[in-house]
Amino acid sequence: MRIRSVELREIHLRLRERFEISTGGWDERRILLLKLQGESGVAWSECVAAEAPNYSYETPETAWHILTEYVLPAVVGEEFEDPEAVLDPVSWIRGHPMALATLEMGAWGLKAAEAGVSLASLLGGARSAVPVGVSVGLKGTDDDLLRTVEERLTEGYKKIKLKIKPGRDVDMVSKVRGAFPEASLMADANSSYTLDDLGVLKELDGLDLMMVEQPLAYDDLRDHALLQAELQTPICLDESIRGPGDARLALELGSGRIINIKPGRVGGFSSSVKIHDLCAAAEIPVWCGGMLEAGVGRAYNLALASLPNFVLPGDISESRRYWAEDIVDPEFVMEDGMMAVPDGPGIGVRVREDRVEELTARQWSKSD
Ligand code: OSB
Ligand code: MG
Repeated sequence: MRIRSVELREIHLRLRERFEISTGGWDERRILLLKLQGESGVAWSECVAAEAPNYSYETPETAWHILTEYVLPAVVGEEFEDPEAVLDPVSWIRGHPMALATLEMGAWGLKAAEAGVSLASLLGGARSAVPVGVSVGLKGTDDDLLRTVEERLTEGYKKIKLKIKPGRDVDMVSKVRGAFPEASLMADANSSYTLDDLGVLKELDGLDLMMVEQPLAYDDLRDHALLQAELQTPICLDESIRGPGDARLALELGSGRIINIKPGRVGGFSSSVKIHDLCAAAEIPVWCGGMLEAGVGRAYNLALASLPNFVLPGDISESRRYWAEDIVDPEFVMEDGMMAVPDGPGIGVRVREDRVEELTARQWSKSD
């Protein structure tokens, strides 16, 4: 495959409702979209960097800088054996996985488009639909949270993830558990506790949660291992798994029993598949996380989630849970808690280029 030209855009897209986690919140997304033009096909991809460095150090600003200054100029006009090789010219770059993943995933999308096959089948996906869940942000009041959870359960989501933080944890989660005794519930702390909070974390342990996600520091594996030994509830690692190396170490240390794979966080699909395979061999289930993606990113997440060891429902919700109007056609919908994996060629959904044009705040391009 050869990349003839690249186009990077930043679009601004308002969330239907504010989304809040322990380290900050979102009312609007600033999303970078990349369009790769190959010899015989086109592919769009999406950068998942958050607006502020409250999830990782990357932001749309750092990703724009890394992509336009270093990554994209190094690949325009070049020929690549396979999608994995597209990052070879920039293997000297340290960090910045979300910026790099934007190109790497786009290369997978382009290969699928040019071969006339679906991204899921190119990856080795095993299912035509996957179970999905929803991540519910912190709310101002418990009543508001209970209302939202009820609505999401009625819609059919197979897993409800509650965002927690110190002071909004045991009482709040107990109320939700009390109101919905049978619901598949989990909690995500986004690194807001330390081992000094063992008492609180042990109380959460009694609430029949499927898992507790990333309770401790974003760069820690050791304390998570100590904590896991104290809890019945499986720990799910998110922030602290930056690639296959971290996954291997986490499995060795026993830092958790479940891994949330977000392809942007780990530098792309090649790395995601390696983590998937490592976990499958160790009988550690994985699921696909989300970063409040628009429709392009969601298409990639669904393709990844069709791999066999993605056995738990992902944070892959319907378009309307995020946006008044998505940027792809058709929008993503759910039926009985399942979402169909696009099976058309490439990413399997059409990018609404007219709408993207209207939403564009800045644009950069280069051709050979
Ligand atoms: O920790 O999983 C997280 C969104 C932004 C940053 C971090 C996280 C999240 C989510 C949202 O939980 C999942 C989604 O995209 O629906
Ligand atoms: Mg998380």
